[in-house]
Amino acid sequence: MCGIFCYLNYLTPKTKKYILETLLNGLKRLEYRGYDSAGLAVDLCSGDVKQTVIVRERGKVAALEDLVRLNKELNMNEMCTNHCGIAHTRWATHGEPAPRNSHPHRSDANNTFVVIHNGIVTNYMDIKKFLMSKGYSDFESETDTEVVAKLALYIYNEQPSITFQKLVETLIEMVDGAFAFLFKSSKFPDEVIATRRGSPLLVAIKSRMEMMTEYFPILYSSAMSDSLSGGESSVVNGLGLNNGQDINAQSRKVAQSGDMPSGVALNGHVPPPSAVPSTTASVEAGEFKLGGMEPVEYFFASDASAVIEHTNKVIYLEDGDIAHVDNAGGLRIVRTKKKHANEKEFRYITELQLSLEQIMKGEYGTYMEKEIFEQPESVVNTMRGRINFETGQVKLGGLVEYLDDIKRSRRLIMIACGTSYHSALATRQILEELSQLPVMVELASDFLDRNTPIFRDDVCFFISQSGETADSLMALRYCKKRGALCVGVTNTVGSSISRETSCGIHINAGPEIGVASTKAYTSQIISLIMFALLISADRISMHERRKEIIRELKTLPGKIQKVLDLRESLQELAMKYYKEKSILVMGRGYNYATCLEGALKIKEITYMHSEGIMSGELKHGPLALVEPTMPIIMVAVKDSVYVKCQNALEQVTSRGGWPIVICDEDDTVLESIVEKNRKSKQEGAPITVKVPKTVDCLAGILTVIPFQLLSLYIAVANERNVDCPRNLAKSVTVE
Ligand code: G6Q
Ligand code: GLU
Repeated sequence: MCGIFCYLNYLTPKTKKYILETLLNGLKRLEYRGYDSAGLAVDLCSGDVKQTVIVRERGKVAALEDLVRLNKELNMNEMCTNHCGIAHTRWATHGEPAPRNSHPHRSDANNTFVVIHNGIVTNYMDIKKFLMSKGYSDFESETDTEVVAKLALYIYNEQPSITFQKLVETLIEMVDGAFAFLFKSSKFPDEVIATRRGSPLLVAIKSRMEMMTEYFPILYSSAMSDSLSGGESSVVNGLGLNNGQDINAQSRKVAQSGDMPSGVALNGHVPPPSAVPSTTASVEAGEFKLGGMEPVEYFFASDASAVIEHTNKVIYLEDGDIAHVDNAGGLRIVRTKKKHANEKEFRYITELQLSLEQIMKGEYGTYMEKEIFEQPESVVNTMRGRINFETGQVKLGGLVEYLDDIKRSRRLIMIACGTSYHSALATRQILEELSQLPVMVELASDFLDRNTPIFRDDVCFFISQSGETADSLMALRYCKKRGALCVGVTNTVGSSISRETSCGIHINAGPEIGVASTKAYTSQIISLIMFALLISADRISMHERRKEIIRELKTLPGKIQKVLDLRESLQELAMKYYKEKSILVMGRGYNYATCLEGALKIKEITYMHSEGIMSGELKHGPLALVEPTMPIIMVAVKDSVYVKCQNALEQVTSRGGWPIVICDEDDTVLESIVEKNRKSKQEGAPITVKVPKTVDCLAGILTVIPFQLLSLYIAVANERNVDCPRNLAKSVTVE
């Protein structure tokens, strides 16, 4: 959903061409998040007063690139020693995709304040009415974001002496909803302010100086009272909005006394001496900032894939953080108030392990294809360091402190959306069997609609590849508020779900760029199975069962590779089916989730209708759909429901169905049933896709791969945009 990118160079001369290419390339790295338009803002460096130029276009970043190239105001050879450029890909929520609604948005014709935004301002109409009553009526768009740009100008005009930081502090106190904002202003040249509430945002640092710290102290600024003298208080009151909460007395004391010596006690947390940044940090009276008066480059982005080629030093901002780069190239992170007394008063400077090639497609045509074929490796990464295949010991570091609480819980509730929901469905049976606890599996949106009762002795799992899905995040906050223990299962370090849960499992699948989730799905299944193995480690009765599963986990990478080696036959199958209108997918038991996931893959990247059907339900309606021309895929492996699957196959073929059968490689029974019930016009041998045999709870990892490949090849045959399917986004950060 939308992408934010900023490049600020300080005492680092760069041509305008370099700056624009950096901004556009940053947006390209974020394209996979899904968007409908793009824009950027840069300054003209030659004049005495820097003028900001905004370029915006509907459609792809390539269209924006063309527009930039044609823009006569921009001199590509112009050298800028200090400069701040911002860029944005939009996923429209207010106002149709169009240049006028694209970001950056401006406060007035002089581009005094310019802002880019990810999220939704829910009280923008109130603010808009207030601003119009004050004479700010030259709105150019239908967006909520433009209101924010004008609000910034209004606050400034009410008190021209206000600092940029205080202005933004005042502004966000008045804005309701979810946001990641980036502001630049001609009133504060070469500065940038970034802040977030509910949408991801990070800052990355590129500097010649060696970063001697892994902690970045947070500064708790003085409350609104310092800045809301006179005009601002009327602004806040005028909108009938909550005034800024008074800040924590302690941080006011610290701020006033300025006693922030090295080894500073941050609310009881004393980072080790090495943690307090070395010469690269200056601690002025009550202020703490990194750098200043030295060459440095900063990058702000929605996620790490946009910055990794520049630097691997990243700070993930948290809700309420205000990151400010001043006109001396110094970075400070400020919070207006504390969310809770013992919140940590620093941010980690994370050293990213991502490499550029990890986010590039490599020799594959699409990210999705790369990620499907990465699965033998990604499943190994998911298990790495967590399963001792000799001793059978399973270790999940992120759950250690909470394991006893989980064992004493009354039920497990798995909450997710889309493919992540299917991964929970795929593991419900083994979780029940090994944990001996009731397991509920919930779609986050429906769970919230029902106001589902949640209790303190519930354990709620939030499974999310991105860790930013709005429905799942809202469900997390709902459960947290009711005292349940919340566990995150995500693939994204620093994501909101990973930070807001009490503990969790990182699925370690590596970056998943393709919108259609593939390797994350199989890694989520493995992560949840590892949890099931962990929680049952002391159950003697489960000893043999656990051993069998662990033994099969060890052979899994090789078995996945064997299924991937079927790619040619699946390409042929895709050419047979790519013009069809619909495909029914049937299975049950552990493979019911496979059918739902397989159908979703087909829908989301081929745009062909597909439906996952519990084959036990055939007689209750879906059997009416069966006829010789209806494409059907049935999944059946030799597990506890195998005989029932044979019955389903009899029902389908006796009514003229001619299904493709996904089954164990040593299975001959199922194709004999298809052959036995062949009808006159059905030519050729029964079509089977045979996968290696494995333990029942892991079969879904092998049987889903033919669906991943089939949907990929059908989509390619239909010339679909495999990595960015229409109407979809990689991370659905709005409800
Ligand atoms: C599936 C899609 C989509 C996704 C959900 C949940 O291929 O990517 O269904 O699984 O939107 O996303 P998260 O796992 O990031 O919460
Ligand atoms: N709500 C803003 C708009 O519609 C931002 C949407 C986004 O996250 O891109 O422009």
